[in-house]
Amino acid sequence: MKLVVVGIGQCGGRVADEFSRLNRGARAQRGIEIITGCFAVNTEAADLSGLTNIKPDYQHRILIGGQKTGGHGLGKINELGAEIAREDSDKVVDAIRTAKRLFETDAFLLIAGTAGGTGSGAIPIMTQVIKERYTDKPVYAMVVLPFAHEEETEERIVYNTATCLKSLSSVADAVFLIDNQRYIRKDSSLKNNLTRINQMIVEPFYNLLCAGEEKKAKYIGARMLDAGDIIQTLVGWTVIGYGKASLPMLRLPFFKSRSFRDKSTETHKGIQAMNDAVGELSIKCNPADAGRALYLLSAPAKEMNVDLVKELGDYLRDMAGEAVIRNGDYPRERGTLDITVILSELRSMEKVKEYYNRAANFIQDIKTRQAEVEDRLKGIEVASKDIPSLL
Ligand SMILES: Nc1nc2c(ncn2[C@@H]2O[C@H](COP(=O)(O)OP(=O)(O)OP(=O)(O)O)[C@@H](O)[C@H]2O)c(=O)[nH]1
Ligand SMILES: [Mg+2]
Repeated sequence: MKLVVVGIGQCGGRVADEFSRLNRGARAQRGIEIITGCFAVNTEAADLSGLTNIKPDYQHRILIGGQKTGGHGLGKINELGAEIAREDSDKVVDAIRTAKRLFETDAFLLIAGTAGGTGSGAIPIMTQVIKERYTDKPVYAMVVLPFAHEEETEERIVYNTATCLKSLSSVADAVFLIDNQRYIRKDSSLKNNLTRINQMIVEPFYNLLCAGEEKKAKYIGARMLDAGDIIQTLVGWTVIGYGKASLPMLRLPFFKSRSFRDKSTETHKGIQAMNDAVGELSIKCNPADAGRALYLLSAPAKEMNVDLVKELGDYLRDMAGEAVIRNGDYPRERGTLDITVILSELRSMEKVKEYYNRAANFIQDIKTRQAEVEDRLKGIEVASKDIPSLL
């Protein structure tokens, strides 16, 4: 599957930069392209210069809102981000048009953090504009939700997240939810290592995007998972997970025929990787709420047997009982077995509901506070009634 990737704001730009790195890897290691154009869009010039993989010209690192912000960001006001995106969306659309392989592109992926001003405000508008322009291609969004400690200190962050999610859900074909907090559950030092988190965010997409682009027969699975399968799976709220198990690299020649024990070890490792993938989804959710799902098994051809593929399918079916499940296998040479899982068309999403409720309370609080301020101001006005003015 080939994507045009557009990262907006600091977070969006950096994650897009990781996608660009992924494409370099695919080209160098596998001779295939998975990203046909990669762009970073920001109101802050310094963030754009800090990227490493996205081409450094102004057509790929796009500064918007120049006059309004002086190139210095929006200080978390996402209404401003939306306004600037409305005014400057042409810059982005023009840049996309120049992508060399736009005609081969299967879908768009727009990325942003929901907590800030630029990405959070601009991503729904840009999604809408791109959708109107390219009616034949799906437009997906990937949004990164804030760390818990950020939400505690600033109410505006919850408000930005809620308005961004609500707006996006009505325009994007699917919304990948990525919860920053999930990535530091096991290792809180990662909080200060956003690059590592960004690598973990994009990792599950590598084999997923590559599998359908392979041309060499030995890398084409018994059931190839291509762009069509992925597009059929992605609808509405979506989460992604990834699990990996290492396999012994070498088999000694005199053990050529494999025993049933080997086979059951492989199946065991496969289930373990699937367990990790579902246990480490990009946001907490209940797989039983998914209307659609897919999994891709990547492993050396010799390690993939019919039993393993079937067991993995049964395992996912047990968890996501109502989902239409698509699957594929991707023969690779290395000593690892990995699994990417996508759960989509999620009918319930606690975390999103929680943001909506908290933001609604916040709006109510603001209204109450405003009314109080107006009352006090009125008091001053009344007291000054008999004082002459010098103006
Ligand atoms: N995973 C990840 N999260 C990030 C990264 N950079 C920022 N964030 C998160 O994104 C949110 C802030 O959004 P930013 O992308 O910095 O904001 P922006 O879109 O540039 O908007 P303004 O600077 O306010 O105009 C916070 O929740 C951060 O924790 C990153 O590189 N990776
Ligand atoms: Mg910024």
